[in-house]
Amino acid sequence: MSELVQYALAGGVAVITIQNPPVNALSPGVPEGILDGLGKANADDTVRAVVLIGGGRSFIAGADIKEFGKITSGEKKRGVGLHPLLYALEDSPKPVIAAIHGQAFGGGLEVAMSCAYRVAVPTAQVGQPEVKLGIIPGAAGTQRLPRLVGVAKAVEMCQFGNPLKVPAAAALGLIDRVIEGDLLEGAVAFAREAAGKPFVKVRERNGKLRTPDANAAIFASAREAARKRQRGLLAPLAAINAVEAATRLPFEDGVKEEQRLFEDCLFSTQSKALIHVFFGERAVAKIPGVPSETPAYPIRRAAIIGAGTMGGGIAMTYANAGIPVLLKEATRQALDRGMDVIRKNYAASVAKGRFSQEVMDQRLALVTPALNYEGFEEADIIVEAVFEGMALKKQVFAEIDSIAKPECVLASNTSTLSIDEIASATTRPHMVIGHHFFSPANVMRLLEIVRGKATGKEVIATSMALARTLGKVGVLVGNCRGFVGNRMFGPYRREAQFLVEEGADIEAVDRAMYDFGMAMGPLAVGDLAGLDVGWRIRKEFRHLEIPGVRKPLLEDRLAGMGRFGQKTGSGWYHYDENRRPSKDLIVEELIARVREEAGITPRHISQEEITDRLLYSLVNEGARILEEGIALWPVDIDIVYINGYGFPAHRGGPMFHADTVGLDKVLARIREFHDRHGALWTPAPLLERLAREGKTFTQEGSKHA
Ligand code: T1G
Repeated sequence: MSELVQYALAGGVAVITIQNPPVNALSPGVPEGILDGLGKANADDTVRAVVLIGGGRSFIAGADIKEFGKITSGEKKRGVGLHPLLYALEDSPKPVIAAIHGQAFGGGLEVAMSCAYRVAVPTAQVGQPEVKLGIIPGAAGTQRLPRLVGVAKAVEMCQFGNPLKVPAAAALGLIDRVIEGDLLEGAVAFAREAAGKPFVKVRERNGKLRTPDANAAIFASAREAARKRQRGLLAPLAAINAVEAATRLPFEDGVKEEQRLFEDCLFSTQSKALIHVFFGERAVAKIPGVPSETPAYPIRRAAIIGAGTMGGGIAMTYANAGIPVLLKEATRQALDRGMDVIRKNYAASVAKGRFSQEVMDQRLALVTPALNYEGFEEADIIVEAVFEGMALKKQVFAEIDSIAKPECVLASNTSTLSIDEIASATTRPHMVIGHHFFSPANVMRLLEIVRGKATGKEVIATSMALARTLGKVGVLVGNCRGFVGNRMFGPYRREAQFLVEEGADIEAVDRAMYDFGMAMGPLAVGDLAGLDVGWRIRKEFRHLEIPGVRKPLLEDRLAGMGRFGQKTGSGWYHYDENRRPSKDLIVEELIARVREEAGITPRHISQEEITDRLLYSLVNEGARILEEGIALWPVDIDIVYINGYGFPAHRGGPMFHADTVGLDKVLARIREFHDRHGALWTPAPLLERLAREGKTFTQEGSKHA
C-alpha cells in the first residue's frame, strides 16, 4: 500500500485507513490507494466486508483544493476525477462501510455516499461545502445526496454548504449507525453484521426523489432564497440546478449535468476568488520572522478597560470563547450602561434562537463589572478600549503598566492611533500590541493585530493564536495612521464624497458599490458608523492636514448640523423609526449650497466612473501599504477588506479584484483620475512597476518573504 493509504485485516474485515495529514484530503495517490485496498479486499476470500476510515483527526475533508488552481491555470489537465473510485466502492460485491469522525466534507462525503453504509461518531460532521469555494459537488454529491436525505435537505446542503452534525444526519438516513464508543471497533462490528447480506446501491435508491411536480416548490423557494441571500453568486444556482437534474434524469445523465455545471463554476472568477480567500484566511497567520513554534503566552483571564460599544463587544467576544473577563469603567453609570447593552445583545440572540438562555447566563457570568483595577494583576491580557484620544490612552497604559504581571499582554483597541506612542507610556513596549476589533466586535470576524516597533514575537504569536480562539481572523499589520483597513477606507470614503460634490446622486454612489457586491455603500456606511466619529478624528488630526490638498466638504457640514447618521435619525439619509433610509431634501439643499460655495458645476457621472474611483482608491492605497511593508502580503489586505469592510468574498478582495481586471487597466484609469483630480490620484510606484512588468499583486507576494 502507499504511505497515504494503509491496509489491514481484522478478522474477516479489511480495514483501509487514509493517512494524508492534516485533513486526509483526496490528494493524488489517495484515491488510487483506496482503489488498491478495495481490489485486495475483494480478491481475498477471507474478507467478507470492508471498513474505510481516516487516520488522524478526520475522515476526508474533500478533494485537494490546491489541485484546482493547477487545473484552472492549465498547469494540469482535469483527470477522471473521483468517479472510478466511487463506482468501484458502490459496485464492490463486499459491502464497504465508511467510518466517519471529524469531517466528511465535499469529496469525503461523496466517497462515503458511494459506500454501502456509513457509520459515525456523534461529534463528526458531514457536508458539501463546495459552494463556499464557488464550485459545487463534483463527484455526484448532488445526485447521491437527494437519494439519501431527500430533495429538500439535499438542496439546502448543496446550496448553502453548511455541515450537518451526525445525529441530525442519522435522523435523515445519511448515517446508518451512530457509534458511541471506539469508531473502528464499532465499524468492524457493523461490517461483520452487514457481511453476506444484500444491500441496495445508493445510485439505485430513487424512493426519496419524488416527482418533478412534487419538487417544484422546493426548487422555486431555493432559487428565491439564492436571490435574496446569495446575491450575485453563481455556484448556489448551479448547485440547485444539479440537484434538480437528479430528480429529472437517470443517474448517469444527472452526473453528466453535474459535471457540466461543476466545470462552469470551477473556471469562474468567483471560484478562483473564493479559493484565494480560503487559503488566504490561513496564510495570514504565517508571519515571516515569527515561526509557528514561537511560544505564546496562555490567555486564561482577560480584562477590558472601557465598557462602551467596543469594550462591551470585546468583553462579549472573550466570554463567548469561555474566557473570564473583567470589564472596567470609570463611573457606575457608564458601567451599568455597558452591562445593560451586553445583556440586551445576549437576550436578542436568545430571542432569535441563536443559543439558549442557559448559554446566555453562562456567558454573562464570565463578565465581571469593575470600577477599579482590582484583579487586573492576574489578567493574562488587558485590552484598552477607551475614548479615541492619545492622552487618555497613554494615561491608561501608564496605570496598567504598574499593575499588570510581567507576562500580561497589553493591547489597545485603537482604530487609528500610534501603537509606538501608546507603548512609550509603559516600561514594557515589547508587551504592547494593537488589537483593533471592528464594530460590532462580537460579530465582525476581523481582528487587525498592530505590531509596534518593539512588540515581541511571543506577543505576536499569542495574538495570532488568540484570534483563532476568539473565532476571529487575525491579520498582522504595521503601525501607521489607520493601519491597513482604515487607512484605505479614508481615500475610499473621500472619493465617495467628492463624487457627490461633483454631481453624483448619493443613492447612485451607494448603489454602485452595492451592485458590485459590497454589503453597503460608502455613504450609508458613514451613517451606520456615525459621521461624528470621523469628524472627531479629523479635528484631532487637523494640524496634520496638508494645505492646498482637496478635502471632502460635506460630512463636516452634516456632522456640524448634528446629523450623525442612524444614531441621530439623519445623516446622508433620513431614517424612519425602523432605520429605513430615504432621500432628505435638507441634504440636497446642502449639497447644492456647498457646490456653489466651492464653485463646482455638477456633471453627470457614470456608474463605471463611480465604481472605478471607489475601488481603485482602495487599490492604489493598498499598493502603497504593501510598498511600506505595513501589510505583509496582498492577500492580507484582501482578508482585511472581506472580513472588516463587507467586501464581497466572491471578488477575492480589492487586490485580487485588481488582478482580475488587469493592473495595466487599473493603472490607466488611475492615471486618468490623476490628470483630472490631481495629486490625490498619484499612482503608487508598486502598481506602476507591476503593470509595466505585466505582473499581478498575488505574484508579487511580500516584501518580507
Ligand atoms: N484541500 C487542501 N488543503 C486543505 C483542505 C482541502 N480540502 N482542507 C484543509 N486544508 C488545509 C488547510 O489549508 C490548512 O493548511 C490545513 O489543511 C488545516 O486546515 C470533488 C470538488 C476540514 C473543517 O471545502 O473546511 O471536495 O494552513 O486550518 O480549522 O466534490 O480545513 O496548515 O497549510 O482549516 O481544523 C471540499 C475545506 C473541497 C473543506 C478543518 N472541502 N476545509 O478545519 O483546519 S472541494 C472543503 C475545511 C471537493 C468534491 C469537491 C477545514 C476543516 P495549512 P484548517 P481546521
